[in-house]
Amino acid sequence: MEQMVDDSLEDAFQHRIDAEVKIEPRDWMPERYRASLVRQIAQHAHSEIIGMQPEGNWITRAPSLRRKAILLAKVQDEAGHGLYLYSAAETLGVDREALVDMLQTGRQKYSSIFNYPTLSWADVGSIGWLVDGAAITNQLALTHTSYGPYARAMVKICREESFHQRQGFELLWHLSHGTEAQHEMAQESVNRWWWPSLMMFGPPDHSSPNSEQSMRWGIKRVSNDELRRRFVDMTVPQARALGVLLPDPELRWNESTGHHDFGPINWDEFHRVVGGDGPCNAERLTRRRRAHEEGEWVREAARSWATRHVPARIEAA
Ligand code: BYC
Repeated sequence: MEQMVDDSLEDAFQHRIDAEVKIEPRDWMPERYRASLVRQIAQHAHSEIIGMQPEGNWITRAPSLRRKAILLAKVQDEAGHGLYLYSAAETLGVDREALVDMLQTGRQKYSSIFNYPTLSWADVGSIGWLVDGAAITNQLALTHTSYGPYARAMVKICREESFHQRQGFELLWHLSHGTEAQHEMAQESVNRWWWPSLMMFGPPDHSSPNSEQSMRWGIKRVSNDELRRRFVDMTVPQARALGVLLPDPELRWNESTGHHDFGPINWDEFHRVVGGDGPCNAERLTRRRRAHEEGEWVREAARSWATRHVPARIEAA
């Protein structure tokens, strides 16, 4: 009997998804839909927060006050994105502290891209241009995801990411059109970030375990390979405008498909980095744990303020 009720609820749920009706926090949803969303949104939130580290590394060494102000604002935006996303995850009944603990104990992932080091100032440009460019390509599709709070968070995030991408492009353009040494710095940085950026979209469709179900539930709207293809098609003409080369001898326009062909991605490297063995995995987590411990007094103060003031405000309202 219970099974029949669940089946009919699940049918009604799937009808709503197929009819493009957004699912909201108080709506009935299959437990696996909820768990899959928590997994993806938490991973996304963790990526925003860990993603502050590689760029934050250059705040004290930005070459001018203007560049420093821009970079500070960008890194602060990433913290804001993390907050929207943790809030979206909380609407699914999970506790933010529990999610942070999952990140810090390595039980939840964050994007592979943030396990690579930022070795030169040009890396700030490459992250903006390539990493934020890849993020927007994915996140534009996610503005149509089936879960309302996630879709709405994505709209604001995409607007800000679009500004981030342009600042990265502008930074690299100036380097690329500067002195010979600056041009070389831009090219060397693009050489290092290109392939990891392509890996951000996840494994190829045929070996992506979550894709099929996530597409059926409208969590994912576009497949990993299709997003990667869109990113390559968008980025090739931008590289030409920047005057940098993309480090792939097999990259060329294919008249018959109307898209660019590109060379093979090193999936062994991807799995190694996701599995914890990338160049900066240990450093990123150590730093995150330390920041969390050092921020305890702020959380404590916020909690005690809330205990004293929030109930009174709610009563007064
Ligand atoms: N890195 O079945 P699949 C940003 C995992 S931050 C690590 O295809 P799915 C920014 C995947 O989780 C942008 N792990 O998975 C911030 C799964 O493992 P589990 C971050 C990856 O979920 C600061 C397994 O591989 N954006 O914008 O269907 C500065 C199999 O994959 C990765 C998001 O997080 C990866 N790259 O699709 C600048 C977007 N790829 O969980 C910029 C939201 C795959 O089963 N997330 N895995 O143990 C998504 O759209 C999807 O989760 C993915 C993967 C497309 C990433």
